[in-house]
Amino acid sequence: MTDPIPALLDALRAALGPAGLLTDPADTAGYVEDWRRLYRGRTPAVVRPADAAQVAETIRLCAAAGVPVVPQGGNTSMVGGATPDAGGGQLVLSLARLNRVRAVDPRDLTMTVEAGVTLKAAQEAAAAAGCLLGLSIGSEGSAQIGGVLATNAGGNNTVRYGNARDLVLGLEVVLADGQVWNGLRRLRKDNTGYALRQLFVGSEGTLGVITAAVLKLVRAPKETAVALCAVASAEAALDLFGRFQAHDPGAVMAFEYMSGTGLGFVLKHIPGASLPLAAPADHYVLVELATPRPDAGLRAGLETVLESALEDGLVLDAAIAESEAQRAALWRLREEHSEAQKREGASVKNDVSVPVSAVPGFIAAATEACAALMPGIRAVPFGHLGDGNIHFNLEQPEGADPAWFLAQDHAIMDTVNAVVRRFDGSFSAEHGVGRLKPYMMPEWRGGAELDAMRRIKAALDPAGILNPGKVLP
Ligand code: 2HG
Ligand code: ZN
Repeated sequence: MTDPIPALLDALRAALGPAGLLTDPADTAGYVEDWRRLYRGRTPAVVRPADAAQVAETIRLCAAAGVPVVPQGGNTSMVGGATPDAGGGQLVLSLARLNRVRAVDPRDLTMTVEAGVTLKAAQEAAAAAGCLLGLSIGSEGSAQIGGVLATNAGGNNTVRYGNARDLVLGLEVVLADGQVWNGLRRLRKDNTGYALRQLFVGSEGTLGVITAAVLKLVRAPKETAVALCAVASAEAALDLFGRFQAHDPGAVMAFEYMSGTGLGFVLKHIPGASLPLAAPADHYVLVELATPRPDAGLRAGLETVLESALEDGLVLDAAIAESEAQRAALWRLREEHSEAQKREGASVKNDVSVPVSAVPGFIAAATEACAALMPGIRAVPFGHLGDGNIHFNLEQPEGADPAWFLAQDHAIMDTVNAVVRRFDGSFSAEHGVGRLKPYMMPEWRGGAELDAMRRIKAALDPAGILNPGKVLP
């Protein structure tokens, strides 16, 4: 059989023009390796269509040639979901040139954006219209809407607005045969058969390629209050969360937990980072309150809750942001966790969730289980306590060989997952399955659930050209 790729690349070049195709390895290098550097693949080309019609043409040509495509947005996957394999037979389909904000409507509280718009650019466009796009993730400067939706990203505001899928009213999707489904409806009620858009959200590019979306907005906050608290324990952190929820239901915008170990790595590795508290602690909380109501007295409420929690010994110390710069500095202590952990050495990530009430028990049990597995291993639990999603990351023992540590990733993940199971949790809360975790699917989602997923995949992508090797084992 002749190699279909040279003729395919000629056809793509003719269809998309010279700007639509990168083939020089120097140009494609940034597209074949994931952010965590867990996977380095090979590709004959990165296809860069300019609009949905060109995406459809790309898919038609690839389908006809039987050549698979790996859709890619900002390439910020934590599970290798957007990188090609090492075989050199998969094209990367970059959505980056579909970067137009098509509309922002403050009356309908919706925005229509193309897949390649970064989350940050979408947030800014919403803000310029007096609105808020209620999704915030550490990688928002690079992550693109298409990838954010394809992976059903979560992040810091899930406690308030849900995950990416809760923000989607409509989608435009290119199907595996090159048809374009225009489902860019802006309706709050539309009860007309299967909710197709929810099938594509979270499918990680295995069922179709998202090219644009209609997203829900809310009114922009008028007042925001942020505090970093040293707390007595993870139980105290949970208790504090309950107090904020009880004091002003609906005001909590983010409620993030950090361990002393993780914050210690940030202070050690991130230039300019400093702790605005009298002394380091073993447990911290970052809380953000926000409201679109004018004169809501948010700051006073924050102080009331913190004062009583200080009296009761839940909170040991707290710093309240007095300016936008201070707010950003507090958030930086949280958002630089991934980068700081990377600089400290090799780490194994466990993006897991448990019921919110089970978070403290889970952290204690998982820490114990990992210590029993590997002496000197350093647990770095942090994340979205308000929605039960903890990044139970493990850092290599000090002085250990990083390659030796990473080679044991399955043993480490399986140890954590065994604890997750005891607490009725999930092995992937917000990062998805990608190519790191398909092996976990039979155990966690086997039987009727995985069977139904396989049948959906076979129905929508019978030739298996969309992001092969991801999600399904
Ligand atoms: C976050 O919450 C991201 O910062 C990344 O989901 C978490 O690095 C991680 O494990
Ligand atoms: Zn996270």
